[in-house]
Amino acid sequence: MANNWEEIDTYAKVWIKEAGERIRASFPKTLNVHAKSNPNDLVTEIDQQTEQFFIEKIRGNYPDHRILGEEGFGDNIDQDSGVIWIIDPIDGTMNFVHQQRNFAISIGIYENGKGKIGLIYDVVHDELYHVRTGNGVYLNDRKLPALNKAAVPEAILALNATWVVENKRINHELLIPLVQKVRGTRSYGSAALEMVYVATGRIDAYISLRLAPWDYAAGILMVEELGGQATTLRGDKLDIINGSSVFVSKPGLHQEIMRNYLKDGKW
Ligand code: 2AM
Ligand code: CA
Repeated sequence: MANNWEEIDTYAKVWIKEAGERIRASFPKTLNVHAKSNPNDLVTEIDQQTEQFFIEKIRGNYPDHRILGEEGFGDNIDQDSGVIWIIDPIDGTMNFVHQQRNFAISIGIYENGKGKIGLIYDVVHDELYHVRTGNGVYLNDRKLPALNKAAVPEAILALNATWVVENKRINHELLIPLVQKVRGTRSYGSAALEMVYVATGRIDAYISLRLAPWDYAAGILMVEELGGQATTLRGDKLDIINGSSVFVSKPGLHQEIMRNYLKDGKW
């Protein structure tokens, strides 16, 4: 049976709002925080409960859809056939724990590897960013305009300071000239929000050397829908099953940075 995308879209919006309401209701409670792989990799019971909330809703309504979730309650997925919901229940968990702000729920829905719906919910500001590919990007009820071209000297670049000191993923010296030439740098600590900030034009580009599909599955659909570009730092297509580096940018700026600062990916 063909998928009813209108209906899936309606449900996804209702569920993400309800999940956000539950997260807001959790603020007065004491959090149980655990470190996952290392002391900076945090998870709370709210991350886990939120992912389980979505899984219950999706399984109840769409038993043939599959789920790729950060907290691991979904399916084991190694190929992109069928409908896949890619869920980060809380993107920016460190911010959630330390600040109770600057985090978002991120959901990308793909069919046979093609992006259909993206939702990023800034829970604290009650701002829902939404794309149905081919139908535009909305911030709540407001349609966002297409992105303008940008150039390096006028650009604000979001990136984490980790990548401009010695690290395992990139020769950090490669990024120093770029950091020196842009108008300014920012770091928000939530990849989903950083991509939404590119989509709204609040910043011009975002770089990370290590992200997982649930961090970018929704955001890249919004940036691309508005004429921006999203690739790995080497310029390759992003994979929704395996994570990678990510370079998201306004039109024009992507080519300029690839060519003049990232040596067209040949580093
Ligand atoms: P998270 O909060 O969902 O873990 C912080 O700069 C951004 O990078 C956040 O979006 C964070 O997502 C993500 N991030 C942090 N550690 C990561 C890891 N080990 N792999 C992939 N993404 C990570
Ligand atoms: Ca997360």
